[in-house]
Amino acid sequence: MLTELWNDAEGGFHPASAPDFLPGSALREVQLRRLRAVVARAYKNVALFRSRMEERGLTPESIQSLADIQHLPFTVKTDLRDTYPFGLFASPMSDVVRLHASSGTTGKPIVVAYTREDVEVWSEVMARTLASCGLHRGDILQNAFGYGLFTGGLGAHYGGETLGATVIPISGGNTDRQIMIIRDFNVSALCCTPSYFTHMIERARELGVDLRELPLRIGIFGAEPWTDGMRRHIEAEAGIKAYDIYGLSEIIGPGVASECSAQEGLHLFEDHFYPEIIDPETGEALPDGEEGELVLTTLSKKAMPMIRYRTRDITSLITEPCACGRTLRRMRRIGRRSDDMFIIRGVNVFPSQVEAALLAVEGTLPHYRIILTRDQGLDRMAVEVEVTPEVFSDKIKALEDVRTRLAQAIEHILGIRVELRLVEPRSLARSEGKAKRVIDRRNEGK
Ligand code: DLL
Repeated sequence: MLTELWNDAEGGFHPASAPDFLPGSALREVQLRRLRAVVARAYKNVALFRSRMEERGLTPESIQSLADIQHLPFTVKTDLRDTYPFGLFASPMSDVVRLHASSGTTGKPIVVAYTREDVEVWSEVMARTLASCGLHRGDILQNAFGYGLFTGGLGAHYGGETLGATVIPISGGNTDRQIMIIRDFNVSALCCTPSYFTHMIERARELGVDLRELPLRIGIFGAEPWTDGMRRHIEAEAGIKAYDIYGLSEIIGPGVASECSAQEGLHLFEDHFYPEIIDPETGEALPDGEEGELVLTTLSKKAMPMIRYRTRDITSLITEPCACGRTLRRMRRIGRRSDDMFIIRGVNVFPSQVEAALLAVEGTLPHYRIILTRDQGLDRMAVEVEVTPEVFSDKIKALEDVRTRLAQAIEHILGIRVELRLVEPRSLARSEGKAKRVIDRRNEGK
């Protein structure tokens, strides 16, 4: 009944979003209560966590305030690999109703577990995510995140249903069918990775479908870094509002943080996921506003609590209140992962900086890759980027013009010159999920 009153087809307030607006003091009280419970649970059930607590002379009673979280040991990705597959579970298998896994970059996947309650919390935070991107009952959500061990598909699916939207579980891939369904089913909202959506835009155009003329109004994108330039491209080409959502398997999947109508940073659902920003070198906590590594503690997870998990994602917390009225803190968009960085001639480079440079140059397409090689001990970087058919067909003059402007844009952002290869439209591989932007050949032939 309440749901019907509040979550009408005009986009009224959804009751699931109520915690987004908790007064600060009430929020902190919830956080402390949940923090103490989750620490006690992990201490009792997870051997690795208990032994690290004991090494430091800590017990669950050591947590008397939120600030005491700083005494707790960190958890890192290798802890999940070292205890593969089930070593960090805090629930018996009989209470685990779902497993997901993330392939990671090397070796064994990491496995994550959910109890029925965990799935409910996940559905709730994903409903809050979709609501903050402007979805409501009556919306038709095409869910093009991959279904399977990846958390994107099922996470968005449960969230959409909890919100009361109509979910189309199409998963990733089969782009022509995606476009037919957007058009034929009057789809109003779509979620996938931003790189896959750039491919849909391109294919729609080839098929003679103008996305701007369709009812599609909202895009919900995440699972990989993307820039404001990419957002502007997507919004202009598809005639939609494009929102950034963030999450990671180890913490829950998507549903950790989401943009709102203001599109100025992502609100962290901090009643379930407690954020800290640390100096990645020293592990020391950084004051609000400073850039560092995001560390998250799951406050309500049952099957696999994560205490002070080091995400390796680089961001900073925004302390000013948001125009949307949510009291949850926001973080800046994640353009950098500490393990994505490479060093070229002494300069630290992140792939997102290259994206920012090339999207600022007219005549390029948002399809690119970065190739790293090593030559006589020196790392080299080449950028391959597709140019528009007009530029490509004009050959010498237009190409040289784009090359000059692109070289300047990259030098301006990175401070170094790199090798540029302007390639034909459609010549680079398209992704249906997370794009692989960096091809690292530095250790080939060793
Ligand atoms: O990518 C969960 C997800 C699904 C998030 C759908 C959003 C939408 P993993 O496969 O475990 O989980 O990858 C998590 O992806 O640590 C970030 O480095 C990166 N990432 C996720 N969202 C964003 C984003 C899912 N909006 C890792 N911006 C994270 C930048 C993101 N990076």
